[in-house]
Amino acid sequence: MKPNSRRVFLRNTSISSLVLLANPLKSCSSKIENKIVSETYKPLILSTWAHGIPANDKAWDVLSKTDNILDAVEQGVRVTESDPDNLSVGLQGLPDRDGIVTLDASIMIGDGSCGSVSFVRQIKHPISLARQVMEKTPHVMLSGEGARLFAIAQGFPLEEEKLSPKAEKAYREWLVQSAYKPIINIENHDTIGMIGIGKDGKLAGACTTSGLAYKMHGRVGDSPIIGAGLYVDDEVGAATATGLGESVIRICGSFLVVELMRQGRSPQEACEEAVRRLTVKNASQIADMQVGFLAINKEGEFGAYAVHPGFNFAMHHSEAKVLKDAKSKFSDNG
Ligand code: SD4
Repeated sequence: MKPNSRRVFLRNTSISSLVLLANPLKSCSSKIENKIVSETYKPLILSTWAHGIPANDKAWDVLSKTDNILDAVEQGVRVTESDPDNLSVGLQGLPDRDGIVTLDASIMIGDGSCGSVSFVRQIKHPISLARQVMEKTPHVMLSGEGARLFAIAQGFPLEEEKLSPKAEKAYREWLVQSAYKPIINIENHDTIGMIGIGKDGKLAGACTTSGLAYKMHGRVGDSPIIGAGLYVDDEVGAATATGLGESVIRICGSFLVVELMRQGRSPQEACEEAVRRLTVKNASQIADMQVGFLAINKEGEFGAYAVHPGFNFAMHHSEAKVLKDAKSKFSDNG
């Protein structure tokens, strides 16, 4: 990667008035009619949660070798799908209330191509299956048994249906009360959503999860729904979501973030407005649930925002790889 991708953008009234500066501080003070929008990076990879760090490492490595942002995000989130410690992604995730692990995943690139799988069993890398749906079928989404049969036809191995030791233990504990609380609060989530931009300005995203723990059998969340858990448009930017999927679906969350950016909001402003809208549409549940959004625009500017504190995201660019805490609408003490 070229090390000089860091820039500060100045926004006047339109994109055409953007100015890239080699010495941002000096130039900012001399351009008082402009305001600093943000640091921007190309390439840039963002992922939800701390497990995004190793996932981003892999994505960065792939991007460095191939310049292919689609390969990068697919390979990146496969790291999380294979992580035995993650209880919300991949076959080692927590099961539904019948003790069965079902997976949701989606993948998208900025020209509108996308694919997803939902309610799929026995597939170790649902993100790669989603990519096959995108590339090998005329469809966008395959579900359940149809997705599994398609996987077999594509040569995906079927894994044994057996809970991981950690998931088995947690499920047995849950069975004692069998309390059906479809809640994703601050402790109960780990889905990976990854969005990235290459140095060529091409965008891609991937999102993969075992979904809500102890959900009803057949429940599908936001992650495989294009526009809810993930949306990418090379003309504008990309967004992904984590948290209580039902609340994200209600506002077409990731699509909303991208559309707000299309109307001129920065990624940060777009994430904040989407959270505001989500809190209005899900007011009765809001105290007990968490959602976080991540966004990148086509300039390589980024944003993140959550309902409650506790949402963090991993960021990787040519100068640093860091875990950052997102700001939130409600503070620690409510
Ligand atoms: C879902 N959004 O299935 C996913 C879960 C999630 O962090 O993001 N957990 O609703």
